[in-house]
Amino acid sequence: MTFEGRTVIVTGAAQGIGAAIAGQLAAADATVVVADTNGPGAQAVASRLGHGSFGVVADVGEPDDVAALHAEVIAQTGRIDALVNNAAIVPFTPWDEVDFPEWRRIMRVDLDGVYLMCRASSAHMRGRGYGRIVNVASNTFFAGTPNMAAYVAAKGGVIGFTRALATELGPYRITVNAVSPGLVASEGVMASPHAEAFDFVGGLQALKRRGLPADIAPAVVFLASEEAGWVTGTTLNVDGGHVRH
Ligand code: NAD
Ligand code: 4PL
Repeated sequence: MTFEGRTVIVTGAAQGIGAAIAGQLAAADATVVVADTNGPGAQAVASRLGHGSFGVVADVGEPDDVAALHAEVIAQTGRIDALVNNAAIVPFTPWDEVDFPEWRRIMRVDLDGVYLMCRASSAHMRGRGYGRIVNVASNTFFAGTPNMAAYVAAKGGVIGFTRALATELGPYRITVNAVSPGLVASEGVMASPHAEAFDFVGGLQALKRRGLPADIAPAVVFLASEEAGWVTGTTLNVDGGHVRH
């Protein structure tokens, strides 16, 4: 499996699961576009990757940023082979404390951002008759995890959108799939109340150790590869056997 000569955009790749995905794609010789609101973090990750990888500051929920990101990728590499929608806000708030502006803030990034990025990247992929889109969802959609209701709803939206977009883009030989991670020790999780859930969640997992960002990346890399060309519209759960669906 090689990504030599291929350009892959990974959103939210300045840290956590996105940085692990970027690292494993670059290890397979991809040129990775590290897109993140955290510009210095994106540059730092990209500088370690090689193969002409570079960082771009972009908010995936902002249409102008998404347009500028795509213009820069086309200007620098002339192609978009795969898109990994990994950027998200991961809140921890009881559902009745989420007011409407907070609900919208989460939806804007976690669901609208996926729509905007898919729309822009697929326009280039359609012209070439090749493309791979991998959306990072969450096993919280299957588990109904508390304190994340807007997030769980957004991730359910991502899984639904993945199925519909697979149908719409199949005629252009573009595949659209999702990966649904369970709890893993990303920088974001470790700096939040989610970090206190490892013992409880570990007890539910078939595999008892703590999940890491590097445990999620291989599933994403597979679905982003040329070899995964007969897989589309599906959601691959990667969570140490926490939920079984
Ligand atoms: P993280 O918080 O460690 O990193 C998220 C990255 O996304 C950060 O670099 C942040 O700057 C960036 N980002 C946030 N908003 C953005 C925006 N609007 N535009 C561009 N970049 C933005 O997160 P993580 O834990 O690595 O999660 C990555 C993905 O995995 C998310 O989609 C998350 O929902 C999903 N996920 C995480 C877990 C987990 O336990 N860590 C479990 C299931 C799913
Ligand atoms: C099981 O997606 O899947 C906490 C935080 N616990 O973001 C997640 C579980 C979190 C998860 C997630």
